[in-house]
Amino acid sequence: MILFYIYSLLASLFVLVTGGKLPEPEVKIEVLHKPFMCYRKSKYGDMLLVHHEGFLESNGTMFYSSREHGDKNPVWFTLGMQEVLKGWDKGLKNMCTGERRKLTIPPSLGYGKEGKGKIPPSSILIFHIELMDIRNGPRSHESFREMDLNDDWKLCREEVKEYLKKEFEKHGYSPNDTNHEAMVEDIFKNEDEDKDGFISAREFTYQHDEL
Ligand SMILES: *[C@@H]1O[C@H](CO)[C@@H](O)[C@H](O)[C@H]1NC(C)=O
Ligand SMILES: *[C@@H]1O[C@H](CO)[C@@H](O)[C@H](O)[C@H]1NC(C)=O
Ligand SMILES: [Ca+2]
Repeated sequence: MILFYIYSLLASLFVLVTGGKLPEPEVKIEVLHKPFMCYRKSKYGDMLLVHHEGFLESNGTMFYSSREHGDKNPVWFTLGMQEVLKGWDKGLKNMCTGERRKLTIPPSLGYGKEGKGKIPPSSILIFHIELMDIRNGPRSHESFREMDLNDDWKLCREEVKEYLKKEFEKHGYSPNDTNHEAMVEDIFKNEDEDKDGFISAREFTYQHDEL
């Protein structure tokens, strides 16, 4: 009887300690450089601009460098939206602009049992990542607040048009009204689900078919 009691106690302790399932694989995060000033930290939904080098943990071979390969520019991606390796989504939160991190990523959060291209099966990956810039993600609360000029928590056609104009000008395009009208109509067709002529905060932040 007492033995049974001890056994069940041990069993429940074991469940308690392990949470009843195998532990989630984790990304090891090492901060290589932290800037003195940090105005904003990365969070899910933000757009991040990064330079990165990827290495095989097994023998240290570098398999990719954004500074040396492709167009040699840093790359944009949205954090937490599975646009990148799971290990990046997990390992690049709460990061400051100018910060550099070393991530050690287990295969299950990298290229898995299969591997890919130059990455052999079941590879542990090491990334050196420098965060160059953070912007509001396209679906973020901040973007909505920025677009909602009169603070009534919904977007009318004029507000969306103003926003498009500003965005295009920021990227060096000349204002082209006909084009914006067409884009606004397109946006409302997709985003204004209940067709009341406004895009509500819920309609805006709700992810439609992208994922
Ligand atoms: C490192 O490992 C990869 C994959 O197994 C292999 O292709 C590469 O030649 C190795 N590099 C060195 C320097 O051993
Ligand atoms: C504006 O965009 C439309 C559609 O792309 C194009 O046909 C037109 O020439 C553009 N107008 C100006 C002034 O650039
Ligand atoms: Ca509004």
